[in-house]
This record gives sequence, C-alpha cells and structure tokens, in this order.
Amino acid sequence: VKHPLMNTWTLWFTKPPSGKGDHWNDLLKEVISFDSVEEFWGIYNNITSTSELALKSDYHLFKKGVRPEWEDSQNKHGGKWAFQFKDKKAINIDALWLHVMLAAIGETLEEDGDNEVMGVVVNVRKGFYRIGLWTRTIGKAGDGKNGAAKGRTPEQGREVLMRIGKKFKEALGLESSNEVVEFSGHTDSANAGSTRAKAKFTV
Ligand code: M7G
Repeated sequence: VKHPLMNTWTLWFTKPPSGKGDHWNDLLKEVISFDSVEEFWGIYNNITSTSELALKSDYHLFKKGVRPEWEDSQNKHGGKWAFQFKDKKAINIDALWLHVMLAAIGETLEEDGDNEVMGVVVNVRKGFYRIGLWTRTIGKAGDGKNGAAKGRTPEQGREVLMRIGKKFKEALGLESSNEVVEFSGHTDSANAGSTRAKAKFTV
C-alpha cells in the first residue's frame, strides 16, 4: 500500500565546486521525484545525511516542476524564510532537516489555497547550517505578478507569509526560543550576490 502525498516532490543536490570554473548551473543536479510516503522513506534511507555532506553542499526539496532557483518563473517574484544555525555541533541537523522535509511533504506549513510553499533547502557551510523555506510571493497586493498574490490585499499577503513563517519556526524547534527567523525577497538576494539580504519580516 502506498500513502499518496498531496504533491509530487523533487529532490535536488548542489555539489561543492571542484575547481574554479564551476558555476551554479554545473553544480545543481536533479536527483529523484516521489509522490508517496513510502517512496520518501526509501529515498531518505539511501542518501547521504546532511551531517555527512561536504561544505558548500545543499539539498533542495521542491514541488515537481519548480527548479530550486531564483530565476524559475514560480520563484522569481518570491522570497524565503531562513535561519542559520551557527553552533553546528550543538544541533542535530539531520533531525531538523528531516522534520522540515516532513512538514513540507505533509503540507503542514501552509493552509489549503495558500499556494505559497515552493520548497525547502538546507545549506552546509563552514560557519553554519542554513535551513530555508521558499515562498511564491513576498506578500504584496496585485494581480499575481511582481511578488503579489492574486486576490490578496497587501495585509492579507503579509499575514499569509507571517503564518507560514511561524509554522516554519515551529518545524525548526525554535518556537519558544529568542532566535529570529528572517524573510527576504529573492531579488534582494540576487542583488546582494548572496543570500544575506536585508530581512523584510521576522518571526
Ligand atoms: P547560497 O548558497 O544561497 O548562500 O548562495 P551562501 O552565500 O551562504 O553560500 C551562494 C551563491 O550561489 C550565490 O551567490 C549565487 O552565486 C549562487 N546561487 C544560489 N542560488 C540559490 C542561486 C540561484 O537560485 N540562482 C543562481 N543563478 N545562482 C544561485
């Protein structure tokens, strides 16, 4: 018996650069897609755990049809909630990342009709692990373009993103801590040349 997921998900991997000629596009690889709980566990049990990945590796778990890139048509007006765990030895990154993946595929991060969650990402870096949640919009009003969500006022758009941010913070086990989870638009990230763009909202 297979227990179907609400969506089909694709796992992607960014391998660390091997030489100086490597670009983002050479390093990002599509791994596998799945649409059931059983397939998820089969894959999870057979891939390298995050704690064993080399520095500069990433896992990306995105809805099928969305590339884990700012440039994708479904990401280009969006942003992300993200948190950096700077004390890498103090946390269990494998448990945290598993929890976040289960929240994503179990659809507990957003409500029916939000249509915001594009995927989740873990970055393995020298000084931190970062876990991110990518959203389709940045909570503006409008007609579905330029960071807006159709049929939502700016206030409603922002409320949806804040509610998702709170759920994400819970999935990270940070709900009762003083730590701050930050939201930033991908356009800011792209312009800053790094993911450390100025946060628009925090939870
Ligand atoms: P990062 O891995 O998000 O954060 O971005 P880091 O600075 O903590 O390592 C690192 C670099 O990877 C960026 O400066 C870009 O050169 C490249 N990069 C990352 N992302 C998510 C993208 C993307 O979506 N599109 C493109 N073109 N480059 C990206």
